[in-house]
Amino acid sequence: MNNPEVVMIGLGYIGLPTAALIASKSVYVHGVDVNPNVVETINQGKVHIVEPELDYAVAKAVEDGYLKASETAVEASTYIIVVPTPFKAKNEPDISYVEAATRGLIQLFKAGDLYIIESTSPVGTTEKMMSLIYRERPELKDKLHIAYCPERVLPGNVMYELVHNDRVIGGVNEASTQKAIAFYQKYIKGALHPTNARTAEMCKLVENSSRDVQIAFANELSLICDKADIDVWELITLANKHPRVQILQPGCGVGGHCIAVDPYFIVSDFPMESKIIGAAREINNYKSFWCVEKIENAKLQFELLHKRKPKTAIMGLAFKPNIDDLRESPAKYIAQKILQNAQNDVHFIVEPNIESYPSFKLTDYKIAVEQADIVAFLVAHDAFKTITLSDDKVVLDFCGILK
Ligand code: SAJ
Repeated sequence: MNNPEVVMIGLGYIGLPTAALIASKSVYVHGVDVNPNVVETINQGKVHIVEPELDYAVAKAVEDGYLKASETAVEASTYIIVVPTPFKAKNEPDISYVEAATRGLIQLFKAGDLYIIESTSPVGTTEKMMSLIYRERPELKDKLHIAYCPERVLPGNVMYELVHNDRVIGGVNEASTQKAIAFYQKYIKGALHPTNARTAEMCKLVENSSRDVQIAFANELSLICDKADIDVWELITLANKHPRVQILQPGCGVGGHCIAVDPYFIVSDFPMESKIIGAAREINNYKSFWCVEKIENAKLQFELLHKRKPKTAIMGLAFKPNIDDLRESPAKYIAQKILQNAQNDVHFIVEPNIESYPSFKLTDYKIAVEQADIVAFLVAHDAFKTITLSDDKVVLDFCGILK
């Protein structure tokens, strides 16, 4: 492989598709990952991630010689950081991976290089990394281009959205913003919106917080309607007939690795100001706890009425409909809680999008529904939409599948 033009640090859900996209334009990309299995898999032209069209894109990029993976970085002219930013205790963001990735590049930088962070990061991270770099390499001060450019792709549609979504690009100065825009222009058809690094960092956090707040509103309505004996699904459909109202759907909580996580990046840095954002997190977390209580109550009532323990079907484990991703899934949390509280009663755990899971014995959804006394729908999977339920079943519909 020729000298790479781009070094991509982090070959996960975003880094690998982005690396494959850049390589598809006949640009040499050197991908770096700390996991040797990931490196080996990619160098064989295979992928470790389930994402439509990614396997083909990576296979082609590797076969054509434009993408190569390694555990260490090499010299290039553009460096992109796409590593995770997890949490420490108390929901505080942990930028140590971004910092470690940056430290690994410091000795490779030369004047004129472009350094971009794409990882979801607390406000001020890009400036912090700039200070770190210039502390170690003072002779490069103001000679690098440094920018933050978040992605906003939807899992399951990454290869399309990477190219077609608009992007927000914020440099630490105007020259950096322009250099980063010129870079992304080669690969992205969506509009590229210039701003500064802090605004770009906040923009990513705000997008996901906004959705979290809107879902919390729907979830709060579902709690109110339950007490008021009103069908929340009908209510929302009717309210949405207003030309300027667009309420989202309640569910059994909010999951995934973005919306349930990113708002904490704001709350932990601005605890006094971010009241609605913090409350939304609490409401959406509480909704899962409330679903557990509802299922437990239904079980108790059944036992009192029928003088025997019910069989309960828990329908869905994924964090949203029609996917096999269980990360941060409220449905998985609910299933775990129900099983923890269970004595000897029978539970059927159902997830039609996965074949097996270590901590659950999965049951086919048709068998579960036929044999259960209580059927609790947690995730609105398409597979559940054709189910017919006999009148003797106790049905708890937390995701509006029956509406
Ligand atoms: N949910 C509801 N009610 C709704 C919509 C969603 O309860 O009306 C729940 C889902 O069931 C799920 C959670 O919200 O548990 C999140 O699902 P999602 O489809 O809203 O979002 P993600 O996590 O798959 O992807 C989000 C997207 N962000 C926004 O829509 C603002 C995506 O564009 C981001 O790129 C991604 O987060 C990310 O990586 O940040």
